[in-house]
Amino acid sequence: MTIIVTGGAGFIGSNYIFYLLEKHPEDRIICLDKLTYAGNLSTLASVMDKPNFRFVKLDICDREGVYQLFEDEKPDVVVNFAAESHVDRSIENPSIFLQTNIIGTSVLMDVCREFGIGRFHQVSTDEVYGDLPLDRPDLFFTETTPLHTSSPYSSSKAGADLLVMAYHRTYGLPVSVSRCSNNYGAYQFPEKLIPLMIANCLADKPLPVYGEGLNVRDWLFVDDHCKAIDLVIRKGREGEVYNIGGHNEMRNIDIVKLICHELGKSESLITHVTDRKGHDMRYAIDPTKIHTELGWLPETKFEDGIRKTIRWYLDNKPWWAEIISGEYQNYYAKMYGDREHLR
Ligand code: NAD
Ligand code: TDX
Repeated sequence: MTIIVTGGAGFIGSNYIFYLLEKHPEDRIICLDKLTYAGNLSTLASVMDKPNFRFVKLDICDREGVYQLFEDEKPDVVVNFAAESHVDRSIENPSIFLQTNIIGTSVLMDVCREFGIGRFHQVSTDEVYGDLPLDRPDLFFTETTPLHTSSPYSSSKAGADLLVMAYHRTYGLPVSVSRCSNNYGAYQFPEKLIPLMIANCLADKPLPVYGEGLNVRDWLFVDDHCKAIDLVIRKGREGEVYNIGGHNEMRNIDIVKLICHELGKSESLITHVTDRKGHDMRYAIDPTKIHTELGWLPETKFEDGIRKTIRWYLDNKPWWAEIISGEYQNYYAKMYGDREHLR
């Protein structure tokens, strides 16, 4: 099979490419990525020379470019990871989120229709369901939970999901959608909670916890997400949504304390700062469907995954030190400079 992986120079997409090349060496993998601030070609250095791998720098919104690539490669499957993915950036500047996440997805699907495709898979998020209250631990997101978004980011992802399902119903495009909970692991951009806290901890910088830090996220090791997506594209039913999550709910403050503990740093680095606007309280996935239909279960326990992740950041400092020494400094000053220190 020839598989186009969009957004493959980012966090989850790159981990998925490594998984595919290892698990399915018979497949040809084309990575299509615009290389935004979040895409990093050095992440793919170890696979660049493989004969069954090709990297193409391209914007998914570039209709002619995408058309040409399909003409050259005749892909069997497209897995769409390409997106603007950071909630805080979407609050500052929604428009690029609508452009890439909605328009870009529609361009990919139009070209898939034109050439024919075995499967178009949309990598979506649990954030499309909105949030759950902290005092109802019995509630979980299922695939039939209504979409009810909070941020420009999650709204753009929900918009894309609706379009994907509409292309299935209207044009019969063979699609699938997966909605995963928060990922962690190697190569995550240090604007996201876990790598940001690791990098700050190692530099003895304040650890900016939004509000009280009581918000709950359902953390999944990135390799488990990659395995789940791969099962869905090969065995999942067309026109279906699959939720992905491993019942691993944790409060932000507990994650940050755990990182301090693992790195031998004092919790006095923790600084409570102004909360995120519209901050979702709790995400929690019910993964029954993907478990019963496809036999998927997460394999990495959080205590092992977080240690592996911290180890990776310790062993790969040049990768993230390079990122945080550049434009990231301006980003950090803008995002965190104005936040009031609550305590
Ligand atoms: P990321 O920000 O690390 O990577 C995104 C990649 O997409 C980058 O390589 C970037 O260069 C590329 N890209 C952005 N705009 C593009 C465009 N217009 N054309 C081509 N490439 C473009 O994101 P991530 O955390 O790896 O997330 C990947 C996908 O998974 C996203 O669709 C996201 O919504 C979804 N998701 C993420 C999580 C999570 O916890 N990180 C959880 C659930 C779902
Ligand atoms: O500095 C911080 N301080 C803080 O308290 C940052 C960056 C985050 N937080 C909080 C906000 C959230 O409650 O930590 C939690 C996790 O934040 P993020 O890492 O920004 O992730 P989240 O907003 O939950 O979204 C992530 O999961 C779903 C991904 O970024 C999305 O792409 C994915 O769809």
